[in-house]
Amino acid sequence: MGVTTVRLVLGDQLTRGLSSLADLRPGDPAQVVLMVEVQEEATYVPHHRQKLVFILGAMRHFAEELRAAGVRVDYVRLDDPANTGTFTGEVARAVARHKATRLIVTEAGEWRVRRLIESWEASLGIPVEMREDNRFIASHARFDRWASGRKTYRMEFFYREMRRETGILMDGADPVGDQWNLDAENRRALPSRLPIPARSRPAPDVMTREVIDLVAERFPHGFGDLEPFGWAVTRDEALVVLDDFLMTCLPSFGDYQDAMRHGAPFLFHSTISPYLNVGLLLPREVCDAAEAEFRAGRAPLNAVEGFVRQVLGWREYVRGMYWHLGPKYAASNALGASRPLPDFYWTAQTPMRCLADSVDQVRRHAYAHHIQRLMVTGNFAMLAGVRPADVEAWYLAVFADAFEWVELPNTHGMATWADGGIIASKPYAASGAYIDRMSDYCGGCRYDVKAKSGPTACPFNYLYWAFLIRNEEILKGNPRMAMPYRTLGTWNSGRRAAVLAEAETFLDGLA
Ligand code: DLZ
Ligand code: SF4
Repeated sequence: MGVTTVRLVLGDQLTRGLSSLADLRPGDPAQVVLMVEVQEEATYVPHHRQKLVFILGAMRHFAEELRAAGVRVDYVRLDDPANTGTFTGEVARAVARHKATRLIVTEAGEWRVRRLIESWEASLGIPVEMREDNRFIASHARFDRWASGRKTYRMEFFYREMRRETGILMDGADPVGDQWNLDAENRRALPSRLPIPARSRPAPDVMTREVIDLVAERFPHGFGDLEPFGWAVTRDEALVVLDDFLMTCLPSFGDYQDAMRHGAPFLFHSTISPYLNVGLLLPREVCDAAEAEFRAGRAPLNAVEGFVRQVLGWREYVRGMYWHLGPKYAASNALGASRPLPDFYWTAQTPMRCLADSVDQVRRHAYAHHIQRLMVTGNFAMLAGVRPADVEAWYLAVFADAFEWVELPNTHGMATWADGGIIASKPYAASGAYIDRMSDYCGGCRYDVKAKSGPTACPFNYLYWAFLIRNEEILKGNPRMAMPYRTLGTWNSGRRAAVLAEAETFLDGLA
């Protein structure tokens, strides 16, 4: 009997050059690519229904593409009556079905699934080869070389090394424009009349329609609108979205990267993170494409550097940190946050217009841009003292691009400071004034962003000061928090108590 090799491709590994497919010979009947749709993955958090359609749709299209290239693909659908519903069950069935003598898989994107894979050699009784995920610019070894022995892990220094090493936006040994980071030029408020470009959003084909029907039937009460569904599910479609971004949005992306406008979910953002995170696009190619726009004089440096910083800097950094810090990272709760996640994160039913708009948009599109995630939904959760695990499960569920390697450092570290400062040197806490400066939300809000207390005051205002008072012992010594604590130092105890009481009353009212 010959050797049959089964190569398992996970739902976020949809790349032809994937390490587990590297030595695959199309046309060889002893080589089987296995892809499985499993209930376990569809339910480990209550995913947005568009996220389910996106991943299963992209998996089915990728399987077709492999078949068209002559690869033998064994594809198990979610509604196959024999489907056991788990990766472990489906791999075991496939090994038996093909009398496999060897399993190859590219490492998973999170500890939970990595541990499953590590258990298979013993349970299946055949060799299991786990290969490194070659779709990141920095390998584990490369990142660990940077991170090991460091006291602080600031993205900026890692980012500079990546720029030097890849040559992206470099003129010889120097950064283009003699500046590494143009973040200060990424914070313009959006002029109210500035038109926002219409976006290219692919229409679902017959195969994706089938998945929409499947998800509608299986998850009738799941979170999130199913339609309109406008995510790309193939590499070709994702490339069209990328081109559209480069041509119509990139030139203004830098200026308005942090801006928000009511009813405008995409603004000048690329919306390609889901495609990068499931492998339809690769980080190096999108950075190169953006740099080419700068070199051709079609996009300014603050836009292109801002984009490259997100992909080559931040994305690689959080991925490196996720694996470097290990599975215990998620357990910390530096600020002792203990409230449950308010219901309006699912219903959008709140008079706070910034939050209602952000959540409503997430429900409609499985998408929010980084400032909505950080400074609206994240900031509120931190100020309100919501349990980190609740916040993280929400972020992991509702965004089309969310996988734990990227979600956890962003939420646990950046947005809620639950890690006590490993990722972010200070909590990104802000009162209503920040949201007012960066958006048009406050004008139409029932609350008054200028009022600090009283029934019409913007809740972000008293929640912000109550947050600083509650966490004074932990945060006061942080040099980046010196300014607000100087202000707080001028408050008498009566004023402090009043703010704490107002915040408590508001938060108790949410439960
Ligand atoms: C997120 C997801 C979902 C919803 N469904 C599947 C699936 O049915 N089959 C699959 O292979 N992958 C799926 N995924 C992606 C996996 O959850 C992802 O590969 C792991 O989270 C990475 O560790
Ligand atoms: Fe949000 Fe406060 Fe502005 Fe209302 S007033 S939109 S709650 S920041």
